[in-house]
Parts: sequence; C-alpha cells; structure tokens
Amino acid sequence: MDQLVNLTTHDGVAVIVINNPPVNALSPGVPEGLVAALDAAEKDPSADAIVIIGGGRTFIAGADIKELELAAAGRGSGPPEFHGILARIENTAKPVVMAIHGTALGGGNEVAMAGHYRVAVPDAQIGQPEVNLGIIPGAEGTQRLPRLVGVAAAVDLCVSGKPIRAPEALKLGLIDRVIEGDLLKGAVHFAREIAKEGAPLRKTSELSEKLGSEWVDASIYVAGRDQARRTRRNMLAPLKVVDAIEAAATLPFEEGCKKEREIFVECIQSDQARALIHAFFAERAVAKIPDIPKDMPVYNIREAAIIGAGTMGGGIAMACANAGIPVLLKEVEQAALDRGMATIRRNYENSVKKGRFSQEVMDQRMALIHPQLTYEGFERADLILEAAFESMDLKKRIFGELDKIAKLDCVLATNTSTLDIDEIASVTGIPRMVIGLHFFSPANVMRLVEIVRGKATSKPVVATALALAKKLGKVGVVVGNCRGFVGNRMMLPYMREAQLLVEEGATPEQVDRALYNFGMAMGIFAVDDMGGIDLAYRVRQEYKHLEKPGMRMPLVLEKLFHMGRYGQKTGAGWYRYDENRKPIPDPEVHAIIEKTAHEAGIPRRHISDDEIIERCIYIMINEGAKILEEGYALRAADIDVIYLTGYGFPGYRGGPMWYADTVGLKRVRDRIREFRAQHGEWWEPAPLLDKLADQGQTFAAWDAAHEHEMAVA
Ligand code: T1G
Repeated sequence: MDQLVNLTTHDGVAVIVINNPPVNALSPGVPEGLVAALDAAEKDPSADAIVIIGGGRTFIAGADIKELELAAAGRGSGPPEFHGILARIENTAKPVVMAIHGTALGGGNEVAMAGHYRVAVPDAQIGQPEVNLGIIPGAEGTQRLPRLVGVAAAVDLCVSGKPIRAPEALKLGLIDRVIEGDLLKGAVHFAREIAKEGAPLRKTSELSEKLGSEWVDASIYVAGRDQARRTRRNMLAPLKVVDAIEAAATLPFEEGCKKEREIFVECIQSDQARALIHAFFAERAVAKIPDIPKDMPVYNIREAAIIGAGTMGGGIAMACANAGIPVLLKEVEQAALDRGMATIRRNYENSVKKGRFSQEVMDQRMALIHPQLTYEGFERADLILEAAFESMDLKKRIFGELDKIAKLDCVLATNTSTLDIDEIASVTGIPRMVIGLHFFSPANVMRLVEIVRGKATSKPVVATALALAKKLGKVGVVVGNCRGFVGNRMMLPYMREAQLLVEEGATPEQVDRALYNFGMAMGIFAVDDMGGIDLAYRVRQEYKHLEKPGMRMPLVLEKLFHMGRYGQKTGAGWYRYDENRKPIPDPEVHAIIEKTAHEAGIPRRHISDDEIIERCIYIMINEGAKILEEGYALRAADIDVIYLTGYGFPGYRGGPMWYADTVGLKRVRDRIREFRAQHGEWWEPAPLLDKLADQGQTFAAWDAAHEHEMAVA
C-alpha cells in the first residue's frame, strides 16, 4: 500500500482507493498496491466487505497505454499481464464491490468485472475501447463480459469500442446498482447490505447462463464480423475480438483466457496497434505548445458571434450551441439567413430522428442560435468568427468593420482555408487578437480545427483557441500561416498527382478504389466532387504563380469546370451522380481525359494500384516534410493528427508521416527520386526527408529531438 493505492475503513467496510493521476491507469505498482490492500482488508476483522474506488476524476481508465506503447515496439517488459490481480480480486473471501465514476474503460472495466458486485454513478462511462488502439481486451474482458451481459452485447461493446452509461450497463447486467449522489457513501451502504444479507460472492468467471448456445451464438458472431468489416474496414482487432468472445462461449474460462492472451499478443505486435497507439498520444500532444505554458490564462468565451450562415458558418454555430455557447449568426440578406437556419434545423431534426438526442435538447440548442442581419450584440461577444466567402477583399472589409465594433478582449477569428491571416489582421488595430480557426465541413461533425497562428497572434489567444477547440469537442492543432496552412497545403499536391495519374492512363474510379482500399475514407475524385470542382478550379487559379516550366499541371479539371461539371452540386463532375448522390463512373469523363491526353501528347499506359498509392501518399509526405522544416507545423505527429481527424486518413496507418516511418524513409525517398526522374520537379525530395533517409532516421525521432530542442530553447 503506497500512495498509488491506499486503504481506509468506513462503517465496517474496507475502502481501497486507487490514486494514479490523471486517469488511474493500471500502471506498474497499481496491481501490486491492490493486492497488498486486499490482503490487509481481508485480514481486518472490522471490515465485513470491501469497496474499490478511484481517487480523483475517474475509476480506472485502462491499462497504462505507455506500457502498451513499449510492448508494441517490442521494448519494456512485454505485453502487460493482469491474470494475477484479477484472480486475487475474485477469490477475496469478503464481498468486493467496485464503485465506478468517470470512466471504467478497458482494463478498468476488466478489473471491475473481477469484483463480485459493481455500482456506478449515472454518468459513469463503461466500455472496452481497446479496438481503438488496434488491440483486444487483454485482461479477461472477452471472457467475463459475455458472462455478465450476454454474447451479443459483448460483441457489440468490443467491436464498436464505444462506452455505455451506467443506466444502460444496469439494464445489461454489467452493474448492480446506479448510485445517485455520493458514490462512496452509496457503495459502502451497498457493500454493508451485501455483507449483512450474506449474499454470495458472485464470481464472474463461474457464470454461464448468459453464454447462450453454440447454434444461437453462431449468427451473433457472423453479425459481429460483418459489423467489424463494415465499421472498422481493414482492421485486425475488431475481427479478432469476436474470435475471443466465441472462445468464451465455447471453452472453459481458463482456456478462453489463454485464447484471449494469444490474440492480444498477436494484435499488440501489429503495425495497426503501433499506429493507433501513436495516434492516441499524438492527439493528446497537439495541445502542448512549447512556448505556451499549460497554465497560460485564456479569454473566457461565454458568447460567440459568427459572420456568414452558409455551410461553414451554420456548422460552426451548431458546434457552439452543442457546447452550450450562445451564438449570434449574421447574414447579409434574409433569404441567405433563412436558408442557413433551415439547414441547421434540418440537421438537428435528423439527429433527433436518429435518437442522438431528444427534441428538448434540439430546442435548447436552436434557442442558443440567434439569426440576425445586423451587428447588434457583437460588441458583447467574446469571440467573433468570420465564415464568409473566400475572398481577401471581402474578409478585409469585414475585419475592418469588426475592428470598430468588437470589445478589446474579443478574439477575432477567420475560418479561411487558404488566405493569409497576417494580411487579414493587418486591417485591425489589434492584430494580436486575430487568429485563424479553420473548421472542416460539416463543422458540427468534423473533429479537426486548424488553429492558424499569425505572426502577431498573442499567446493567450492561441491558448484560448486550444481551450475553445476542447470545449467544442474538437481537436485543435496549431499551425503556421503559410498558404493552405498544413492540411490543404498537402492536399493540393495529392489532388494534382491523382489528376496527372488519370491523364497518364488510370481512371478516376481506379484511383479512388485504390485509395479506398488503402483505407482513405473517400477517394480523392469523390472528395473533389463533394467540395466542388468550381472551388478546386478557383484554388488552382490562386496557385498558378507556383507553376514553373517543366512542372506539368493536370489539364482535365479546367475542362470539367468550363463544361459546368462542378461535381455533386451539378449532378456531374469526375463522376455522374444518381438521385442518392451515388457516384457513377462516367464514360464521358473517360473520353474527355483520353482526348485531353492525346491533344497534349501525354503517353497513356497501364498504371498499377501500388503506383497510385505511392504517388498520391508520398507526394503528401514530401510536402509534410517541407512544412516541418519550414516550421509551419510543430511535430510530424501534428500533421498525422490533422490527416486523421480532418482528411479521412486511416487511423490504423497512423497518419501520413507515421506511415512514412512504417514504410521506411529511405524507401520513400528513393521512390520519390525515381518519380523526380520520371515526372519532374514536383517530386524534388524535401531536404529534411533526404537528411532523415540518409541518417536512417524517422519522423518520430525527429519529433522527439525537436521537442527536446524546443523545450530547451
Ligand atoms: N494510459 C496512460 N495514459 C493515459 C490513459 C491510459 N489508459 N488514458 C489517458 N491517459 C493520459 C493521456 O495521455 C493524457 O495525458 C491524460 O491521461 C488525460 O487524458 C488490458 C490493454 C479516459 C476518456 O483506451 O479514452 O486497458 O496528455 O486528455 O479527454 O484490456 O483519456 O495529459 O500527458 O484523454 O478527459 C484502454 C484511454 C486501454 C482509454 C479521459 N483504455 N483514455 O479523456 O483526458 S487498453 C482506453 C481515454 C487496455 C486491457 C487493455 C481518455 C479518457 P497528458 P485525456 P480526457
């Protein structure tokens, strides 16, 4: 018993408290502390029962993922093993009641299930999210959970990885009581009841009535594997976890645990687990800005105001209302305002229909959004965000007006996706209060916010933007103010390379299929059609100055633009669209491509899916390396988070920069050199990539070294 785990006694009940901030992970020392506390509690004649509870904000949030990271990298003491502590808990001679608040996730729920009884506060979250890390539960969770909640519910919880709240856990039989009010008091009261009644020490490992029968369960496994393939495309662990649960229903407990262990070890040694564990920590690291201390004071955003009720403005207004922030939503004309509000209402109605929240919640959120045609009330706003048409002149005019209205400590933000933040800020008297908040469509859904730091943006404003992103349930990534910032700057060469590939012989659907099979949420031509070929054409014009002789630019996009084929919005772009907006390969586009290539004298050839992936992904990686060496992103891991949370890059590949490390930077760089020889200057390897490749280094190592440099700077 040490400060990680301590033991006291309340009203004849031994109370064991786990204190391993921030989330009571099962780090080394915690299981040992638990065993010592159980030994003492068992011997204590004044204690009739035992309650195990988490100190601070949560019960146990799982195994220590840092330990898993080491195990996945083949370092440390190998994959953690918890059989000992679980058996110790279950075989305790006094009733053990688990008292849950905050989260009981992964190993946390597995420890809870080794107890004889479980109680929880109403908003406690309980689940097995291991598949999000590319692994399966490895502490007997796949064996105990089906014994408590049945095979079907266990499959769903483990394949989805989504936690459930206490009331649902009670319905499923995962917990025995929901405690309103003080958890410790309620848990001690419950434990005393159990001891007084002499209720049995229910050992989960010995339960079997919910395991069903082989032929009943067979369809559950089929459905579970379908769910895994459908919702977790190309991922190993969600399929494997069904195998482990099947073992629970067909093998004795100990043998089932062995099967689980085999699968757990197989998963943790996979590239997918390494990539997803990287993504877990990368997402948490983005909020750490070297020159902005954790306790930097921030501006309190109590009221927001948004200019523009279009797709982006409307989505951002919903994100604010969803987080309980009242928002003024301004448009220039009534029709546009009505359209914007109608879209917001429709989106909320769809969510109510899907049971995501109640009509009452919808009404509350709608009530927080105030549509208007004037700047009335803007002088009170703590944050004003401009989401108007993508034109520098218009944005500068708006910021000039805001400069006269906004209060001094109001954060002025622009949702521009490509334009120069410093130039926009230059029309205000307080450029230090100006920042870029680049949301992604649909802004009420997409998790990413690129926080664009201008050269005058003050540190408290950057810290405020990070805090706001967290409050909106988003992932805020701080980036520098270069053209296209990070995400779009890497997207442009990716789009260009895809278009060059179709002029050389591939088809849009072949490229998209290869990217989809690689794991991208959507192929690049489908993305282009969704965003609008007219928008892509306009952005292309803005980048014309970058084009140099010898750098071949694709030709077909311009043709489609001049034909009015703008994509989904016109029913035709790279694809033709049916009434359900389903993309249909279009022979007319094939003909345009072939004719254009012929006229430009571009030789056509068979192009393999491998070449498609290499050219589309390596060009991104190369641009990412340039962004790093130019200092527009703090970490390669930040670039990964941007692509994982904003551009549909597959989590199990860890993001473009982590993927490059997985392939090997020398291989990536050498392939880029080959493309340089074949396709010209677009493929000039980034100096940083060249250097790291020659040194046999990785972007992850560069991050670690850079982090150190920034820390000592
Ligand atoms: N291990 C180590 N560190 C953890 C951790 C964990 N399990 N969970 C969180 N942290 C750190 C995190 O890196 C951050 O650190 C700080 O805690 C706050 O986290 C055997 C093998 C619990 C819902 O997958 O989902 O058990 O950045 O910023 O938004 O079968 O953290 O401050 O230095 O996310 O309030 C299963 C993972 C593990 C849960 C809280 N468990 N954690 O969210 O805070 S696998 C999980 C979360 C397992 C067993 C298997 C969330 C949270 P820093 P945060 P938050």
